[in-house]
Amino acid sequence: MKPHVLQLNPILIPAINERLEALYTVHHLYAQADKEAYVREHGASIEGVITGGHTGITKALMAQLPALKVVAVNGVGTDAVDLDYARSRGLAVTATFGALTEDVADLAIGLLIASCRGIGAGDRFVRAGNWVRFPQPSSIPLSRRFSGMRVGIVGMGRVGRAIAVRAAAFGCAISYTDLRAMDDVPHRFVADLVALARDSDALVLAAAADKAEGIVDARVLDALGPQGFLVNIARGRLVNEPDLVAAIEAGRIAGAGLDVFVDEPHVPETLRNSDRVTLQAHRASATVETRTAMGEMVLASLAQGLAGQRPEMSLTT
Ligand code: 8YV
Repeated sequence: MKPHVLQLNPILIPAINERLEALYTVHHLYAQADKEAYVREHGASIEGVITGGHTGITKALMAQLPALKVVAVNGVGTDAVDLDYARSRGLAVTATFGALTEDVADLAIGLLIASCRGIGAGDRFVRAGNWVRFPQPSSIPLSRRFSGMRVGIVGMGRVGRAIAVRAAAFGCAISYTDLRAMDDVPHRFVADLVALARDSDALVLAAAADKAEGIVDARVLDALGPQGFLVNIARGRLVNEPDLVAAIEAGRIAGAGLDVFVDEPHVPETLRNSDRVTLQAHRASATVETRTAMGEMVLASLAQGLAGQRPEMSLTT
């Protein structure tokens, strides 16, 4: 009999789905109208869970799955999983470490260039036919150069480091903050986030959200200042979103490039209406290449966990 796996989020790579369906009885919870009833009916048989980084899994849901052995997160963020509870039950919680680093770093740089060069606003200007109506060069304000910017990176893990490599290639001076200075990072460590923001033209968030909720607040944004840009490809809740909305509204920062939000898929209206903000719909890892590599890791973690082995990518066992 095939092991039963509960899938909380869809996987968008058909070849990965084919292999999942061949190996397991896959329960697509995300497609069920009455999810609670579905879990009541099938929960006892579930041995594995697949979820997304942003979705995670609640303690309450894990508690309804008595046969659970492994939670395979199709992402690197495990902030939406109660890891202490998983540890207390001996459950393996795995993530796709290393699979999405390059694409997330690429999008961070893309969002920063898009924000400071006004790529989204320029695109909308041309599309709306405004270039023909307002052909004079002064119709669009001059933008801000990215090359050579002082870039402050918040969180020097895999993604933060990959962003640093890219920014360095653009001649950017890089500083960073994290829980501690890192011996193997050749950039300037600044312990205090407000000080880092004050010394940066752009602040790029690449930190885990577990212990860093709301760290980017009005104080940090004011330190970044009216010439400064914020980029977030990590988690929305690293930022105090009402403070960010107020700072954008009042021009207290120059702009922002945002892939993640506090209450996805809801994005505050001010951010949606501002030409100084470039938006994405949590897409940093959404390439065929990365999602294929992530899917392979999910398959490997499930296979190991369901065979009673410690999954290589386990954080909890
Ligand atoms: C993914 C993420 O969009 O890695 C993470 O933690 O949030 C994203 O890369 C998500 O996990 C896809 O399911």
